[in-house]
Amino acid sequence: METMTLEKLAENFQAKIDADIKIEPNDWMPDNYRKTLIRQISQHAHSEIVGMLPEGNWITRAPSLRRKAVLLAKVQDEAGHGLYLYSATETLGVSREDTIDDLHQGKVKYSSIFNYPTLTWADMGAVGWLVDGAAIMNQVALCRTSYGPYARAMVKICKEESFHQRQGYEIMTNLMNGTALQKEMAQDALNRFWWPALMMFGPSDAESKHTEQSMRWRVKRYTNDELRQAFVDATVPQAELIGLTVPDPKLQWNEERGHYDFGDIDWDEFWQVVGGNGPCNKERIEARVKAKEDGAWVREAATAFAEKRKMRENQ
Ligand code: BYC
Repeated sequence: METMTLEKLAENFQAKIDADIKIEPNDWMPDNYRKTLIRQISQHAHSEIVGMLPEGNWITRAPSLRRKAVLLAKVQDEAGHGLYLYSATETLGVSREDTIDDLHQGKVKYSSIFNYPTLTWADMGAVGWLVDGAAIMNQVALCRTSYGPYARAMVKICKEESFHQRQGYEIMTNLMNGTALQKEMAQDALNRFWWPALMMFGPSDAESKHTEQSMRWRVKRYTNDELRQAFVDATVPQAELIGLTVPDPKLQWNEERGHYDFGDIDWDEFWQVVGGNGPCNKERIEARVKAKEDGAWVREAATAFAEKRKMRENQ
């Protein structure tokens, strides 16, 4: 009897997904759908928060007041994205504290890209242009993901990512209109960030363990390789327009496919970085743990105030 009921529930659930009706927090959902969302949305939230670190590193060294204001706004936006996404995770029945503790204990993943260092000001251009550019490609699709709170968070996030991408491309464009040294800095930043940006889309479709099920549930609307290809197609002409060379000797427009062909991604490097052995993994987690410890007094003060107010209200 119970099996029948579960079957029926599962059937209704899939019918809703197939009809593009959003799943909301109080709706019945299969355990694995819930688990998949908790995994993906919390990884996404952690990426936004850890993603503040490589750019936060340059706020005090921005070359002008305008650049500083823009970068500051961008980094603050990332904090906001993290908060919307932690809230979306909470709607699935997990606590924010536990989710963050999992990150600090190294139990969960966040985007590989944030384990690379930002060595020069040009990296602020490359990160905005390429990393946020890749993020938009992935996240515009997620505005139509099947889980309501995640899809709605994505709409606002995408608007902000679009500003982030443009400010990055503007930095690159200015550098490419500058001195020989500035051009060299921009090219060097592209050389270092191009391949890690392609890796952001995740393993190839043949290697991706979650894609098939996530596509069936419409959590993902496109596969990793489809989005990676769309990113390459959109970004190569932008590089060419400002005189940058994409560091890939195999990159070539394929008339027949209507897409760029590109070289092989170093998947060993990707898995090393995802596994905790990238250039900055240790430093990133240490920075997050320290931020939590340093902020303990703020949380204590806030809670004390809330408790005092409650006592006063009860008097
Ligand atoms: N890095 O089966 P797959 C931003 C993991 S932040 C690390 O294809 P799925 C921004 C994957 O989790 C951008 N791990 O998985 C912020 C899985 O491991 P588990 C973040 C990766 O979920 C500040 C395993 O590899 N965006 O925009 O179907 C400044 C197998 O992969 C990565 C999001 O998080 C990676 N790159 O597809 C600027 C978007 N790729 O969990 C910008 C939301 C894969 O089984 N997430 N893995 O242990 C997604 O769209 C999907 O989760 C992914 C992966 C496409 C990333």
